[in-house]
Amino acid sequence: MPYKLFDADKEIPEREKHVYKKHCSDPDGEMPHCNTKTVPGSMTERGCAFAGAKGVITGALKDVLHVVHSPVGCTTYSAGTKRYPTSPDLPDGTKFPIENFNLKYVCGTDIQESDVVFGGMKRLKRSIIEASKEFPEANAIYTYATCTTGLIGDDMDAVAKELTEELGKDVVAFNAPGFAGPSQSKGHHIANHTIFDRLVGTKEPPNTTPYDVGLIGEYNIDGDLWVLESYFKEMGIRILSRFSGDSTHDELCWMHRPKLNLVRCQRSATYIADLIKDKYDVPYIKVDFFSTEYCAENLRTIGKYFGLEKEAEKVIADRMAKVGPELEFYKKKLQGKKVYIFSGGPKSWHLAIPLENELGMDVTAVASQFEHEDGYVKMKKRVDEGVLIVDDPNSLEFEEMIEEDKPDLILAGIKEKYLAHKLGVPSIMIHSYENGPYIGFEGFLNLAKDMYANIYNPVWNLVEFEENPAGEEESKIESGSI
Ligand code: CFM
Repeated sequence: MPYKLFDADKEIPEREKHVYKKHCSDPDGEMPHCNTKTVPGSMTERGCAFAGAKGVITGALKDVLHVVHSPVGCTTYSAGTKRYPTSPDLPDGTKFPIENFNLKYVCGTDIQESDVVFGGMKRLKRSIIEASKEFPEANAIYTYATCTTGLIGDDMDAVAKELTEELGKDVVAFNAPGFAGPSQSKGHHIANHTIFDRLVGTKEPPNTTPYDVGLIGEYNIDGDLWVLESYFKEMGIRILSRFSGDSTHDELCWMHRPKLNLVRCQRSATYIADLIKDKYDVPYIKVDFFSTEYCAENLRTIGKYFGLEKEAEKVIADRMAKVGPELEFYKKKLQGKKVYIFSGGPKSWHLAIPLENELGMDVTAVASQFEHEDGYVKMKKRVDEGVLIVDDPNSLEFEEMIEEDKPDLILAGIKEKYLAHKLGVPSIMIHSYENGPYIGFEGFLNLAKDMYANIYNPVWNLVEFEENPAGEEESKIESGSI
């Protein structure tokens, strides 16, 4: 049922529709309003469509040069990426010569008022040529519309087409200006379609095997993709295409060749899996590798698909032997701790059941910056009765929730972290992680360790709350256990 919790919402009554409390009597389709533009006056934590395209999807590639067609600010603020580590290895066995290229460089056109008045295409062309000379090692150049250049209507596709011929390498235009949709989610969508339209099917891999998969929607945050890759390798499965963590331009071009696609982030990347299925008949399955139970279940499904059941069991047994006993310790420590999960969307439903069932925690609120209805259906299914589900939350609401409900821990992003700290509540980053990776068996143990270290950090004894003026609450890290 819609739930009115926030004083702040007296000022913005439309926000009520975005806050929902799960109740057993609710009809199935009832959920928070979502994927609509942010209510005016609400200080959203969302990103923009350009951030969704470059920051999430393409920024993870290791051998691509990015040229942002913007005033200098959009370029500056898209410099680097999230914690998207890359290895230098390229599919042909050579190494990319610049280490952490995706984290280090971004180019921009630095458009000026005269470009806005007379058009920015000449400057775009000049900038791409100059950037290409500066970084000849890049295997492709991706260029991005932003709000200003989207508004003046520069025909970026025409420039990209012309320069692809002139430079002899793919130049791809991503037309996802910030205003293209209500959140970064629209940028994911546009980037999926652009990559499919421009790249998929344009190159062939050096070879194929009957055990090739495409791993779609896995961006290698803090090494997540490498964890999954190690399981697949041990099972005898090869990742032929990665979309797009630690990936290369060429891998996107042969995304039509895996025998099976695995869709990890189902918000940002199901689009391309659907397009590939429809055009090239490559089936896909949606996978969930967060926590030991989901990871085991999904490795079994994949093993079964390829007739590698025994190999899957071996990986599961091996990893469980490694993490199981230690997890028991954290389970005892985390039992009953009240936790919020505030993510872009998917991580809020991925983690709800594992935190409850595998660690005995109590998830009392989940939130999403940009989920769509299908994501909220999963979220609603996976949380308990009475749990708050908040769409596109703002910091005033967040503050009120913390004050009212007093969670022990908040899994959120950098925007919420220090606000939580100021309110005396530990918070760890579930977007880019603290001491990740967080996926798979080892990852779930890392997450449990980080949650424990944060909840039991003695620093919280120094916070003086009204109910605890002397800061007497018992919280102590057991030495040697983290
Ligand atoms: Fe997919 Fe992601 Fe996420 Fe996402 Fe994101 Fe992210 Fe996220 Mo931050 S692609 S939707 S746009 S799983 S960056 S790696 S953590 S909000 S829940």
